[in-house]
Amino acid sequence: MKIQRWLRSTAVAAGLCLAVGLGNLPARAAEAGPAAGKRLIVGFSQIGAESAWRTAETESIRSEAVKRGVRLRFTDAQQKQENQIKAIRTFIAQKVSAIILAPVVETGWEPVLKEAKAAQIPVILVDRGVSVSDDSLYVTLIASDFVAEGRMAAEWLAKKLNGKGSIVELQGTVGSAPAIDRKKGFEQGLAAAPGLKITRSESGDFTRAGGKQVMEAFLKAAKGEGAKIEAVYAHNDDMALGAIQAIQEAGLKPGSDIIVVSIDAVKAAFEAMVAGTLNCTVECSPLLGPAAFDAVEKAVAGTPLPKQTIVEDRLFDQTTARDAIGSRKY
Ligand code: GZL
Repeated sequence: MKIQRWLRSTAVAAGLCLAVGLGNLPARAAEAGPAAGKRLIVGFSQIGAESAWRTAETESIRSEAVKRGVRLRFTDAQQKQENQIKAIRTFIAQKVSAIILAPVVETGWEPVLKEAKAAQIPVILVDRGVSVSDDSLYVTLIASDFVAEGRMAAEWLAKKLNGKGSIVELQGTVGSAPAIDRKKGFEQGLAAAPGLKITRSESGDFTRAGGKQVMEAFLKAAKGEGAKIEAVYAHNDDMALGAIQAIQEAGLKPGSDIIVVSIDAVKAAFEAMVAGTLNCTVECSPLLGPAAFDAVEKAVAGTPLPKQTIVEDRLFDQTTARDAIGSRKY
């Protein structure tokens, strides 16, 4: 009888130690897959989930990591740079193979990028650039040409308005590369049409709610001054869709009383163009996963990469939206 009791108590004690032991293993070793030594571990610092475009970009990166058997450590910064910097420091401490960064704003990255370089961890920038004195702090930037996007939007609008009219502008996140460059490109495009004027310009932070709120204020101010708004230029579709709602709530017809032009070409923008409330959107592809992981694999292998890879963009309007909507991938 005593033997059985001893055996039982020993077995229980052994079981407990085993459980405690496993519980104490560092997260990485506990998660490590069968061929842990061989699998790439990549840290991805994503800005947030502020727009449909951003969600599509996250999906593209996540699904490509799965496809390539890469272990992805994903962080959402809720649009705060300090959270991205913290995430990068964590990735460095975890000794990841590479870091993918979508930088929320252009400045303030030198210190943490220097730490990544010192740790010999390659940093691949996707979708937005950074302003640094030493561009060896990142391996490559994979993004659209935002100045070209702004210029395309302006040239289309100049034709639509026959070169004359007042425009209000919904800017993206203050200090972000797309907001800075889409404004620059749009102003370059307007230079050819002196009859077109940007009468008001505020940031809606790339969100639908932000676009609606700013457009409501613009409409109220214009009404108070007895001024007309002929068009709204939004730095992304989500803000344009918010502005469309504000225009409708003000009893006006978006797409005809007020022309609406934006950038991104997400699915909801095509639906709005087919419905006649949005007039034009310039594509800015978020499907950056394949190019990002090609760059990661090359960087890890030490293969030289171009400093920038420009993603080609096209313009869509109500004459092309219906035919294109069925084949859109985001
Ligand atoms: C562009 C990207 C922008 C999109 C917005 O590369 O950074 O951020 O245009 C998104 O929709 O929020």
